[in-house]
Amino acid sequence: MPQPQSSEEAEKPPLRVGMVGYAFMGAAHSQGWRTVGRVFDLPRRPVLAAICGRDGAAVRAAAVRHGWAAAETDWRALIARDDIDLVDICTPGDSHAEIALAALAAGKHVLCEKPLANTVEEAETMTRAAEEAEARGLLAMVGFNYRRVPATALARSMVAEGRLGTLRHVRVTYLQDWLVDPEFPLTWRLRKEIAGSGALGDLGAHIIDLAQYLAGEQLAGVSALTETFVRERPLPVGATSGLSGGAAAGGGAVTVDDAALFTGRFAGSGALASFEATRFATGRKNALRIELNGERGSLAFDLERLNELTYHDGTEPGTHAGFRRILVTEPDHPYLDAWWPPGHGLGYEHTFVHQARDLVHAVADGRRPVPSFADGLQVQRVLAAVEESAAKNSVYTPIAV
Ligand code: SOE
Repeated sequence: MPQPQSSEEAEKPPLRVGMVGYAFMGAAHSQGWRTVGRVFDLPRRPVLAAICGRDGAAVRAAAVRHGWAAAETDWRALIARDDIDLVDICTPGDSHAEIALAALAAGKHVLCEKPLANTVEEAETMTRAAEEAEARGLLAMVGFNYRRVPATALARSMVAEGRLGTLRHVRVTYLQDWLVDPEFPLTWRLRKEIAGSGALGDLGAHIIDLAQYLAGEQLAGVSALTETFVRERPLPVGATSGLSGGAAAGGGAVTVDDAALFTGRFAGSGALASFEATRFATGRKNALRIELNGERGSLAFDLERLNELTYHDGTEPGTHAGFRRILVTEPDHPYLDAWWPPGHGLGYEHTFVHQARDLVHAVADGRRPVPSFADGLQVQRVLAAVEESAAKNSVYTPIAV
């Protein structure tokens, strides 16, 4: 349903969004599109034009709940609408490529959730299509939203201005525990043919992108271990036992990793990195933590304390040296000039508002958004190298370029 706008707001050219998917990411992106034009001064006015999902009753309810003007049950019909300028893909990874390629061919800008695809080959095809579409004025972004926490954006600027000097170590973990119960059913995230991989692609993609973004350089190669701790799970209610592999009718085979641990070497500085992505860290709910150590200082970020950045200035005299907390809520901190007075804090959902802000500006300026599909492809190549190394018992595996 259309939302009331100020006269000034109503004069801005619209950017009409069509979204495919309405589960967790659909809800998170919806609030981003709803909020962004009311917080930031944008060159175009985001309009929640239509949302798409296969279940008609459910997607119509989602349209009302999340503020979309229309509902579709076929993503092809959504893409064909002439009242859509941008397609936002919030589906499982097995449909990212098909939807993104069709949307670009139909003359739509694209935002695609991470990871970009389920395979390097799909990501390569998507990247080629995105680069060809740029000649037609179309732009495409991949949704690594943790770049858009004010504290991580501040960390990136501090590393870029040399506050840490040459990097020596990056260590990053992304710990969840929602699969610890072996009775948790075999949902789509546990099936390779739909999700592409498990914790590696879901959580590992985030920390690979964030580590490279903050370091300002790419990984050269990795050595990895992956494990599937619980190999069979009960079928979801209503599912058939026709799933690939697996036990008798009551259960199915888990065909993805439950956890991935890998080390890496950065190509530029030669810094060493360690990564841990798991859904079995009992008690950890959404614990993304990263620390960067350089010859002149260190930075640390904890998603569970996302308004804070911890900084150690190695150039300070010893008597006063130590890690200190930067409260990232000042108006001159990234994104914060549009929000609340200092000290009031933001949350997880604001990263999607910032993602929408940055995409609207890129579209209005006609410039390639960051992270682009090419950035998503590079992360996909790291994911593939992790899987290749793990299959070869941790043999160091270079990242394909
Ligand atoms: C996994 O549980 C998940 O929903 C990821 O898929 C998201 O990308 C992350 O932001 C939160 O956790």
